[in-house]
Amino acid sequence: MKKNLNDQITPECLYLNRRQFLKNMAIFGTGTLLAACAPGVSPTPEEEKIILADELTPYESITTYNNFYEFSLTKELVAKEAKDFKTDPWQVEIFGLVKNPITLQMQEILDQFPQEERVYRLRCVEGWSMVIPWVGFSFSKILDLVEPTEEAQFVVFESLADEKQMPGLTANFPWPFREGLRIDEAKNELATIVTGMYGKPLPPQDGAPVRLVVPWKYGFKSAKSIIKIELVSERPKTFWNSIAPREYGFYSNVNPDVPHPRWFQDTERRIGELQRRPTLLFNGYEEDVAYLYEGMDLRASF
Ligand SMILES: Nc1nc2c(c(=O)[nH]1)N[C@H]1C(S)=C(S)[C@@H](COP(=O)(O)O)O[C@H]1N2
Ligand SMILES: [Mo]
Repeated sequence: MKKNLNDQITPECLYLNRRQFLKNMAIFGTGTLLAACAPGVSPTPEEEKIILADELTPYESITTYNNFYEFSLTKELVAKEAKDFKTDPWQVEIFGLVKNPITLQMQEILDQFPQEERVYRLRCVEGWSMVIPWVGFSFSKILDLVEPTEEAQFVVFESLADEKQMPGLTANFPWPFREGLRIDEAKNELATIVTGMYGKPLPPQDGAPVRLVVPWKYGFKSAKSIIKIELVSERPKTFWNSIAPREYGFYSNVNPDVPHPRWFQDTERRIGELQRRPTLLFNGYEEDVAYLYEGMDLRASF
């Protein structure tokens, strides 16, 4: 598996003490951290406190603390409720404003697109975050295959809604779970189709067998257990935006300057850490995605 080295650490030069440094070397491989830091920078003890390293969140935490409302509204119960989720056979239909609509079997998704490891931060709008080593590939590879027409302006991702398997569907929400991206956002290399985690197939609670991951947006944009992908011309109705439009914008880019009525957005609790850490604009992926929002008022279009 190819490692996507650029995205594994925060953009600013990280200061790591020797122990952390060696620990991170094991995760990220040699060269990465050195390349990210200007030569000769010797951080002061003060910087040591404020610049924090991103360490991988343990597999155990990623698989026992989940938001997946189709199974349960209680994060700690999702894994149990999803234990017997049937993900084979599975197919994903890609249709709408495309030249080549196609239905891909899960095995074809695994065979036709080279899978690589991608370590990204995941920031939930509720104010917690993780660092997750996903396995997957850029969604743009699927767009290349289906060739959107010129009218295609947005992409809609739809999750499975199967009452027989998903007890959470009895909750009164506008099922199925649907999320959307503008087409240029969807083409960004960081918009990832995920099939695995920690080098293994995705467990049900994390969105098996195939999900989206949009690391610069709040976690709810990253739809799990996807069965349909539709290219459309108009901005689609999306799950959380239609439930509470004042709380959840269509864009939902991670932004410490746009407050939420119920949660702090300028800091976050990294699962496994005691102190809160600052939340970064676009979740730290500003260099990769800021061009998408040039000239936009990010407070108005939140
Ligand atoms: N279909 C579906 N996708 C979903 C959700 C959901 O409830 N249903 N929750 C979202 C939210 S709020 C978050 S934070 C992430 C959590 O992903 P994880 O459990 O793999 O960490 O999944 C997102 N995708
Ligand atoms: Mo979330």
